[in-house]
Amino acid sequence: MTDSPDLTDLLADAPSNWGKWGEDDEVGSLNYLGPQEVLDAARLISSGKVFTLQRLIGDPKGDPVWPGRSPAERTQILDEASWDAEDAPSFPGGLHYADDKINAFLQGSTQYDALGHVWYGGKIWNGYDARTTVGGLDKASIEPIAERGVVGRAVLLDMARFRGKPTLDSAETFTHEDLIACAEAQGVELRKRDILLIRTNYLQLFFELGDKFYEDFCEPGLVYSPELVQWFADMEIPNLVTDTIANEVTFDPNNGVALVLHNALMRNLGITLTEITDLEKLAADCAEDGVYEFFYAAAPLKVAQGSGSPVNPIVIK
Ligand code: UVW
Repeated sequence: MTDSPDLTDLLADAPSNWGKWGEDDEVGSLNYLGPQEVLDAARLISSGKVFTLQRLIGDPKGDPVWPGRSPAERTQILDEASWDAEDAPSFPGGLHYADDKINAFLQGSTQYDALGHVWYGGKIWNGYDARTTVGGLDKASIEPIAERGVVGRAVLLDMARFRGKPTLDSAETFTHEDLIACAEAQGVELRKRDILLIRTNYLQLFFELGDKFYEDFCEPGLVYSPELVQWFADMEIPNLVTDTIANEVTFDPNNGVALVLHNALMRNLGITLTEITDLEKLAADCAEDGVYEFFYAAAPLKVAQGSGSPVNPIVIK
């Protein structure tokens, strides 16, 4: 949209955590998750139920990805047929094995974004020059997040159930006040430093609609307002996890700008974003037992200079 405001103007007065954890910081609001938060989260484990939140890479039904990205391609390199060939490798004892490889966008499946993944105005998280991204992220890559890991108390906010729908609609929005109302309806307290998991079940439409899913692409999600950004800052939210491709309404209905919250929350506040999770089994369980708070742990892969990485987060109730 040509008459949309520039992010530099739109977010001119927005809160920032740059410098808060030192001029060398690369993990941002994950600094809020220390040993106390880990211990508090561990105390929530009571039933021993385990949920993994990653979607399948190479799903036969297709992999939902951001427009312009392609799903991972897995190639079989060795299998039992390979060992029939004349020039097949030979190992003492008759060892055979299967090998394969993938060619994948690091943001093409359930993933953590590095804090340097998006920017505007020539600066990434903590004020690093955006030129540090050229040829690979020298600053705020996925490496320090992967090194640290993410562990804390998480709360599921089931916006689809709260709104009484199987999935949220394209371009449907919600605010921090809706998150608070959802938590109240679910009977769970939102606390400072919570990892927020938001369910829309929108990607169900990817599997139902096929290519039509990408027509007029605009995912549902949180919508920017100065008050929302201030709420995330005041709540010291370390990590926002959703089941959509990009964690927020794709184009802000109020100004047309793309991915405003990637910038207001991730670039400016250092909140890590986790995308394309599968929250269905967890959400069904929460609806059944009424427990919407739990222990959460995730560690993206240690990809040198990566701007993101696949991940399989684990929830334990
Ligand atoms: C973009 O930043 C474009 O997408 P995502 O955060 O979903 O990887």
